[in-house]
Amino acid sequence: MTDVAIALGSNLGDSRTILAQALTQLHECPSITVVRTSSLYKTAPVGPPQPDYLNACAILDTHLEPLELLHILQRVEQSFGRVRDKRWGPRTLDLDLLLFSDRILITDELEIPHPRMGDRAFVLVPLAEIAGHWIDPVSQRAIADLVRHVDPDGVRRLDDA
Ligand code: A4P
Ligand code: MG
Repeated sequence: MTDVAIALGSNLGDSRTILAQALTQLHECPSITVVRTSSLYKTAPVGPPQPDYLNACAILDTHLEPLELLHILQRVEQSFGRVRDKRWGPRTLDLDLLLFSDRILITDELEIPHPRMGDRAFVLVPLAEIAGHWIDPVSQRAIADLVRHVDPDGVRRLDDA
């Protein structure tokens, strides 16, 4: 089994329900176990003006190869009516593959670790909650260390929001 970290985001529709149902769908896949999930965070949008997001991260265990897992994540996105139009635009559900054990992979279709992960508080804050000791294989730094270098303003744990 391989440990994988994913990010979940939604800013259209009933985001709280969408994120919960997305995790249920993933857990119901025979090849995937959802091992841990972070709290939900309400986050200010990065990119063009749009509604706030709900973001979270999860750790999965899987036998799948990275591309097979990406395709399952994309199927789950589509089941929530995700339409890909504007880059960084609003979406019912975005599932990004962040880390796949300690693997580094760069192809046209998939880049692991996720290339923008290290700049984004809306990813690193929830990820640090559940995977602070995980070492990013590119920077060789722990997530708990990377999160100290991003501005956490605009990322509020939902219970505190
Ligand atoms: N792709 C390559 N690597 C990966 C990976 N590690 N995980 C490819 C997932 N996909 C990966 O993604 C475009 C293509 O990236 C895919 O076809 C896949 O082959 P997409 O999900 O169709 O498009 P996108 O999400 O609009 O683009 P992108 O660049 O992935 O956007 P981001 O970086 O995900 O940013 N603000 C807040 N507060 N919270 C958010 O969650 N999200 C975004 C989207 C912008 N602003 C945000 C948030
Ligand atoms: Mg995406």
